[in-house]
Amino acid sequence: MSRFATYFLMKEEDVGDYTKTALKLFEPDAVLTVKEIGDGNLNYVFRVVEEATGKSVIIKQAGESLRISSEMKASTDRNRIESEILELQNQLAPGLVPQIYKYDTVMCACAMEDLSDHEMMRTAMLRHQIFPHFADDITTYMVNTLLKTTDVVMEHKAKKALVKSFINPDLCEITEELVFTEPYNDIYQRNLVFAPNAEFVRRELYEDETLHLEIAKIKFGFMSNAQALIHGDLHTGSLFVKEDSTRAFDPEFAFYGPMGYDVGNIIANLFFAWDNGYAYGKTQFCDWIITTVVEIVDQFKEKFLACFEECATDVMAKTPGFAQYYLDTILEDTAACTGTELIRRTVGMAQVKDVTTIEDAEMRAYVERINILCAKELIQNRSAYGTGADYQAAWFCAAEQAK
Ligand code: SR1
Ligand code: MG
Repeated sequence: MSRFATYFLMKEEDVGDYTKTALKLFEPDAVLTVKEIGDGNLNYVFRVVEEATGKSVIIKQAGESLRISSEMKASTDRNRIESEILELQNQLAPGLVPQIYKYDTVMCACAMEDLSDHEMMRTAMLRHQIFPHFADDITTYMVNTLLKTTDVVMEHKAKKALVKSFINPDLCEITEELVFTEPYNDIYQRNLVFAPNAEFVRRELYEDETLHLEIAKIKFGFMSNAQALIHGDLHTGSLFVKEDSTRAFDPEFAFYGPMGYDVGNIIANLFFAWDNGYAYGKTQFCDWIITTVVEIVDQFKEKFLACFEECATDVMAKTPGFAQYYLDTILEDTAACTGTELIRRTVGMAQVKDVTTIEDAEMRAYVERINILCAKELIQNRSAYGTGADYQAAWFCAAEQAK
């Protein structure tokens, strides 16, 4: 019996044999080199290369406990969810996700396209690199993967079958806690608050009950609105980029939830890149970030309405006025979820290098206050955020207030 017939967590020395004998992606006599390259919070990622031919593949395996903390567990079924979603998204948004070659529900591992000619977007953001096509690519990805998995477009029983197949309780629980609960009360005492802002965080987040009520509403919207098959963790560490290409990967947090969660995550993570650019005096880069945020909101709206017009199948959804109404609810969720992501990455346990690597403590404290003040405005007045220009104005207003 193959030693890969029962699950175990692989090490570099296991993965070559696994790729050849279990997945049959190389000839049995192929000479392979394997390197573990993962730097995410959850999984193990191996790059497998056959030097003789230059052929390479990525093997990603889910462990039973998470990399970020051995005490945190999450179902290894997340690897199946990720693989199946990438296959589906490859049809909905071709060229904007990595290709899945095979996945294995025993070892909870998948083999996917090696995108080593791309770079993780967060790493590129830390070098203040500009990607002129990004707004166009990411809005095409979001409109196609989101709107086309809703009841507006899909046959309703087929959509419900996807809801069932992509039920993702463990990973959703992580989001419900880390994004929608702990940043406001630190109930598990695992928040990471930057010491110079401790008093500010206590006042603005822990003691603001008006804010808590709005977060409770947004949390229950996230848990109850099975609107679209969302990526669920669409930050710049879930994107590979190069000059003329963008690929969204790592959709293991995917489930049927509100579309605005994905759009808001993208916007917030661009603001984190601005934080870093500002701290290091990169004016051109910061200008590009703001322009990109504006373009993302405005292009998302435009492409969404065009796609709705072209693809809607539900007879009542085609009622004049419904498309705009539906979009307005998504924009409201987008503002809310931009806010919740800004807050949770600033004070919660899963932070972002864009902010944590800022060496000047005063500068870091300042940009963290911008994140929190802008977030609160977006959350509390979320129905007023309908254009890219609205986000630009909110960001610079918070930058003034945070001084
Ligand atoms: C315990 S996992 C922490 C975070 O990493 C993932 O990328 C998600 O963003 C999650 O919230
Ligand atoms: Mg991830």
